Amino acid sequence: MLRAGLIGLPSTGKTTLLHLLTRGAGEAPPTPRRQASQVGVAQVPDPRLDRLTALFDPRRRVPATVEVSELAGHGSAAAMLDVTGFRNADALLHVLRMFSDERVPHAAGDLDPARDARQMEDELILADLGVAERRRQRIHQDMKKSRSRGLDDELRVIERCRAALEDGLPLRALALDAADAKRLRGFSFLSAKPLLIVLNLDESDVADPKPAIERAGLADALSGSGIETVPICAKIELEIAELPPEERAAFLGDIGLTDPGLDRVVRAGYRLLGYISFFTVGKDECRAWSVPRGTAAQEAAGGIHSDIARGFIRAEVVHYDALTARDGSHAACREHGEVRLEGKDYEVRDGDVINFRFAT
Ligand SMILES: Nc1nc2c(ncn2[C@@H]2O[C@H](COP(=O)(O)OP(=O)(O)O)[C@@H](O)[C@H]2O)c(=O)[nH]1
Ligand SMILES: [Mg+2]
Repeated sequence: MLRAGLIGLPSTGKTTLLHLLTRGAGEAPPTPRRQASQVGVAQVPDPRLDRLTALFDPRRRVPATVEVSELAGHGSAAAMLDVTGFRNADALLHVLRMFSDERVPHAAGDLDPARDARQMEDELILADLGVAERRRQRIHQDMKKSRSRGLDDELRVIERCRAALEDGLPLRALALDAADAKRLRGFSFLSAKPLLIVLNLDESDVADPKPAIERAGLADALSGSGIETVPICAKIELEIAELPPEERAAFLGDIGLTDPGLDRVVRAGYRLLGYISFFTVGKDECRAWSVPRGTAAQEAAGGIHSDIARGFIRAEVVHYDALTARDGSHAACREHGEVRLEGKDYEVRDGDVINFRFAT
């Protein structure tokens, strides 16, 4: 399951967004008390799963999910490092206040999204500098005991990170090769995490946020590598999401939107992370799974169950488009040569419907 951490100043709309993303998803796992955060689970909307469910009529329909956490209180970057939901987050969602509402006092005094964006970036960078510094000291200590290639490599990456951070650069801006990126993952650097900037706008700006972005002088803050942006109007969209389903589209249309906030935020998040979805279907359940683009079949199988990866024989793959064009009939797809048998290195594609064959 993907994990996302909500960050931002108080009263920017984090809790409102959390509700917007997670309402209707059923019971969230109970929040451990010692973790000063609020957690919800968002279901990834995917019309393809709905169609497959209609075709296969399974006992269960299981969408992909995203765990969303919000820190209690001010939610400083230093506090984030103490909370697993943030340290292990796949992405951070920075809710940036762009709405004006006199009834909601602004935590920093006045409306200045560019300042708030920079301030959050600085906080992440500062927290990471602390992590890098501690890590560097540890490596030096370890090196006194014994030197190894691994330690040398680690020190080199850490020094590079430290230099970037000291220049005020977030680590997501570093173009690291795959091996170094992997070394970095173990450190849970906050500024290395992909960042989705959620622009919480007035309803008059949400359909076309460009003028508001320009007025705020925000364009630079939104253009860095590893950053995606999504415009929302959290308060009104939450009100709309609570209306009967058949009324929602019209109200969304009134503020110039065609898709619900959940869909837009999830799509932006998948774009940011380069995630794709594949499906498993059957009488028992129809289910959507999310994996990074480029994931091999055996690895994808491992996300379902380690036994399936271990005993992997073949992946029986048919694309969603082909399967639905034949009303869900694998037999008809087979007849037309649309079902392929793929090996463990096959790169899973978005929309693949996969039956993993494995030995137990
Ligand atoms: N006008 C307006 N108010 C909002 C919007 N989003 C949130 N709020 C209000 O701002 C206040 C703080 O929201 P909340 O989600 O609790 O912010 P948090 O402190 O970041 O978790 C609440 O009164 C919300 O109703 C918005 O898009 N427009
Ligand atoms: Mg809150």
